[in-house]
Amino acid sequence: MNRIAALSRRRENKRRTFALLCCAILAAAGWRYSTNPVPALGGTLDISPVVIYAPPPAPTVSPLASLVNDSLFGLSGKLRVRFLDKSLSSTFPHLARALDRGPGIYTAESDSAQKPFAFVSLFPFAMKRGDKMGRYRMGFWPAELRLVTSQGYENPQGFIEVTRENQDLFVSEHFRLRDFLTHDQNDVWPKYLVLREELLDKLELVIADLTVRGVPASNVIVMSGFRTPHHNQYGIGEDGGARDSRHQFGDGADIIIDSNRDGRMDDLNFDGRVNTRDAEEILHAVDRVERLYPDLVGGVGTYAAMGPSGPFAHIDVRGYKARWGGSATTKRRSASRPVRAEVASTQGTCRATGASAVLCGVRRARRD
Ligand SMILES: [Ca+2]
Ligand SMILES: [Ca+2]
Ligand SMILES: [Zn+2]
Repeated sequence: MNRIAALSRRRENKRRTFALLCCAILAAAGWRYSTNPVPALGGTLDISPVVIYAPPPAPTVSPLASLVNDSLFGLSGKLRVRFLDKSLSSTFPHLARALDRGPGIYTAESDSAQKPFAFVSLFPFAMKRGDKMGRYRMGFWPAELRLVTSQGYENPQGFIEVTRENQDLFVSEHFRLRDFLTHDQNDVWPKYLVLREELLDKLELVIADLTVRGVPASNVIVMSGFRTPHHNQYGIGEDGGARDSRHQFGDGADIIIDSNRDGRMDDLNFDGRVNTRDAEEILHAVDRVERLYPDLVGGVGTYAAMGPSGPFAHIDVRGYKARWGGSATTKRRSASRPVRAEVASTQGTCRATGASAVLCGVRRARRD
């Protein structure tokens, strides 16, 4: 008798548990379907109430966004950065001090309508210890080694710290931070970079000038942008440079235009060949840009091919006009009155050794 009673009690318990379970499932399903429409087809039934009732994430607007206006986009309208050699709070005193955490990159992305923009607070030059910034070997700038009187050859104000993570930052419409890095010390991060906004502005204006003339110029490859004095001294081939090279000051770049993306300079003058005449198309574009924007005056050099990328052009914003170059006609024109700084760069005690010693020779030295 007891066994029968116990058996029916157990059955009763099981039934009750089953009923409770059914109620719970029905309640959950009912609640779920009353708060959220059923997806028509496919999809997963996510019944996490946390997700359903989460308020939409508030749009994150950087407090820096309010500082970005048209004047910051440069003469080309295409700059995406401003480099600041003082702290952000001293440049923009009304900015919250909390935001100014010292040297670094402060992005000012506001919304989809406005273009992304960044303020880059530079690491002061004084932070360099010996020939290094951190683990990155930079060498010594001319003014660290000897008295430099020429304008524009003083030590740079400071450095941009480039990490693996921030190297893709757009500095202007067509260029990223990494385009201007010295090609050396592959495994050393962060690296440090000197770069001037005026160079970016000039490169963008050259692209715009060629584009309106029907020359596809959107894909500019910077063969060599910034060169540390260390690399400038010992680099050879396309990457080596003159002792006082503008590349050390972040305002010079060797470029090819490769809009058909075959890794080689394009036929910019459409004559069916790729030679220094194509580099001269870049020179002509720079001439036109400098006439319109005298503040961006500087040097242009045209070079015959030294490697697989073909002929190339050097552009800088040294502050006065300088021209040198490949073809006989250009050479005759520029040889008449050499610019003082170029002469200085090929005389005196040459420091280059080994294969790069040829760079010190007056005849074969690069003057960029
Ligand atoms: Ca090409
Ligand atoms: Ca051509
Ligand atoms: Zn150059």
